[in-house]
Amino acid sequence: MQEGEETIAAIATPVGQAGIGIVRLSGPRSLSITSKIFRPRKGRGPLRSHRLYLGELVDPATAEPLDEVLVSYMKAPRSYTREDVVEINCHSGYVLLSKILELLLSLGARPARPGEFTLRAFLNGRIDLSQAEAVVDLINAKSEKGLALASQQIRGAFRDRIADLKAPVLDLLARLEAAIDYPEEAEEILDMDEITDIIQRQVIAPINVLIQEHARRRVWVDGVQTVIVGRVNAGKSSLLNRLLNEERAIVTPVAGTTRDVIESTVTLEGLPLRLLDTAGLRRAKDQVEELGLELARRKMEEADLVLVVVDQSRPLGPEDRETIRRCKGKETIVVLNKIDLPCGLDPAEEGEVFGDLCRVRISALTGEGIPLLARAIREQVLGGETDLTTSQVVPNLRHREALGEALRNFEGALESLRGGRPLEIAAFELRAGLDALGAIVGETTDADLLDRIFSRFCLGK
Ligand SMILES: Nc1nc2c(ncn2[C@@H]2O[C@H](COP(=O)(O)OP(=O)(O)OP(=O)(O)O)[C@@H](O)[C@H]2O)c(=O)[nH]1
Ligand SMILES: [Mg+2]
Repeated sequence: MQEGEETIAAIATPVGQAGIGIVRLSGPRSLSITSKIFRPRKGRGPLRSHRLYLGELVDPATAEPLDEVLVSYMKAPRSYTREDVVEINCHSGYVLLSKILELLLSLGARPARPGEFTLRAFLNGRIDLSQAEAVVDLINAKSEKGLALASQQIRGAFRDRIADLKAPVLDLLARLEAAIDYPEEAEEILDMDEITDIIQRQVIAPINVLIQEHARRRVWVDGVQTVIVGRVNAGKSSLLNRLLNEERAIVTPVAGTTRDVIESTVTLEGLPLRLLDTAGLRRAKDQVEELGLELARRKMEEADLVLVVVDQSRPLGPEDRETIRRCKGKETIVVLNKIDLPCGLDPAEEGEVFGDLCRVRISALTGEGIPLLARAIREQVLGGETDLTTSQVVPNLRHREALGEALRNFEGALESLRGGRPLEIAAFELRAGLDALGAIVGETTDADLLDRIFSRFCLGK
């Protein structure tokens, strides 16, 4: 493969001042390029694989030493990409790292694209596509649980599950094809009840379980999108700050303080939340506020969870009622705020407006009730389920779509068989289902898809 023959290089650590930085090379010329600028302190001759060498980097043009570094060489195929890989550990700092990268490029390496090291690992068959995707998840993980899931996926948990799903289908397909080739013996080869039972129990049911597990991904890997809404001055920004334990948003007694959406991430009771504070609801006074309100409404529609903040020291207003109406069909918690002040709500009205929505009483000012709110959020999101650590794989959206496609084909095959249609049809549908499953681990994928997946990576990975 042409592309694989090029040697690529990139700065693999975040740019900024830090103790160490790493520049990484992959490809057949990694070692020869490195030898042109690296002088090991001890020993001569070529570097040995999987050893760490202390020495100096020297600019060949000026013979000036650049930095004292540690160099490691991982000979193909025992490396991240299955190609020859060299990692140069140097001091960090943008100028130094760029200078080293520049030298490597001038000696014949080419700059790596984002995710290209991992792409090569995939193209060279070291990892499957679900493992490559998990690398991004690992880097971006928002909770310990998300980290554990990503790490299981990197180790191949998803690939194994897909293999388990494919095995019975491959077996059935072989039998169907035998029956197609030898129609007179078809009855003997195929027991219809047994076959439909296998498809139902060993293929369709487990796929359905995986699809359901996709919903949990949003919780553990992406974080729960939690939107704080309510009337102006209800204390939304105060609640955000309280949950974050920092003064993230401006709080003032002026109604309409927040005009834009303010986003932050926090972990509450082990649950990763993406908190969004929004502009307070009222009749907009100018265009900026109108846009802010529009944005707030949109975020509310996309939310996994809505926290409606109500100032319980005042009677309910039309804005409170409207907010509640908009929450219909959404996971909602009513946060009755300012309980440090006397209650101004009419109990009958309260019951009528909030119905059976979960209500939590807090004071964003004093912090009272915040632990109760945290627990209510966890319960609302996890719906009573407490142990979610059993699942090893949690499909992402791309996997979810492929699983749906596989499911449709397998269900189609089941119907064809039950309806006594020609066996060729069921065989065709089973094969299409297998292809859809194969796409998850990258057995059947096109260049566009790979581009989309790997463009999410950072440079040097
Ligand atoms: N007594 C009391 N005052 C509070 C409480 N929470 C917020 N406040 C006060 O209420 C006022 C408005 O608070 P914010 O947090 O800015 O309210 P908001 O909902 O973000 O307001 P907008 O952004 O204007 O929509 C401020 O003066 C806060 O100090 C509370 O629990 N008790
Ligand atoms: Mg605010």
